[in-house]
Amino acid sequence: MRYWSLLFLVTAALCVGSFVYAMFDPNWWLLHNVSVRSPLHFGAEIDRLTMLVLAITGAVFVLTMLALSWALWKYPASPGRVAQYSHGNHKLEIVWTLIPAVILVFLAFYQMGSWADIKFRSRRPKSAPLAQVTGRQFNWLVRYPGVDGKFGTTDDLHVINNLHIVKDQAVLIDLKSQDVLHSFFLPQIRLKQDAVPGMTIPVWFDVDTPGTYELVCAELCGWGHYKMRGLLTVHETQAEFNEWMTSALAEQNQTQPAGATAPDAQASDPATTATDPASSTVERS
Ligand SMILES: [Cu+2]
Repeated sequence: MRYWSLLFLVTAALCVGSFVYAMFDPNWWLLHNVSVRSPLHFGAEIDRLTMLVLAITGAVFVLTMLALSWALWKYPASPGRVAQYSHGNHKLEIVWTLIPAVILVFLAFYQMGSWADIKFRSRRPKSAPLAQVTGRQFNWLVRYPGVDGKFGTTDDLHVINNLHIVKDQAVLIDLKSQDVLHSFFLPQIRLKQDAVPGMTIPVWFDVDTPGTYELVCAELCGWGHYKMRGLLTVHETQAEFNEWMTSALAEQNQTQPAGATAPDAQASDPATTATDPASSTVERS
């Protein structure tokens, strides 16, 4: 029954073929990357590393499947043939341990610079945080410091599931969690960071194309995890951003009784003054 080997070969060929096809069909491949041309362009860096790992694992997959199919073809079951049991081959074991170890060590060192740029706190932008983003079951609370530049004062702007930034600017945000682990995920910027209760984690990124992108939670955080979908709006200019900020503040103040203080994101629910934009359409191109 040596023809079984062909089944393995054809299946592997279909897998490789679908991968190659996917790279030329945007509907099959990664979402369009919008952190490519800005000064930080971490998105491009992550895609480059992903492709490198994919190339290495893909080459290993092809070689392994060729060897497997060859062995199945060459040594089929036949009457009178007895299997030989071996207790291992030290040379072979050393080789197949050393090769993956060398590849892993290479990848560990090769990506260190990118990891440092994206995650080391010493590399974060020197500017003040643009906003605080707090994950909680089950939405993202976003707080802007308002004109005084300070969080926790009465002029803060509170919005839900709605983060606004300006294109080509290195944005710094303070990421928090109010209850359990969440994960702040911007797929089109290739950014993912856990939000951990009790910690304030700085996150920085930039976007080169104005538009509206998805902000989702990538950590199964409870029954309503699927509802943690927000929008990242990237404005073309600072003036456009300021215009949005002014109108959002006006809308917030309109719904507050005279003399009321801004609600604290940690203690109460600012959802009453904010609209959830996640139901609108998201640009995916
Ligand atoms: Cu979540």
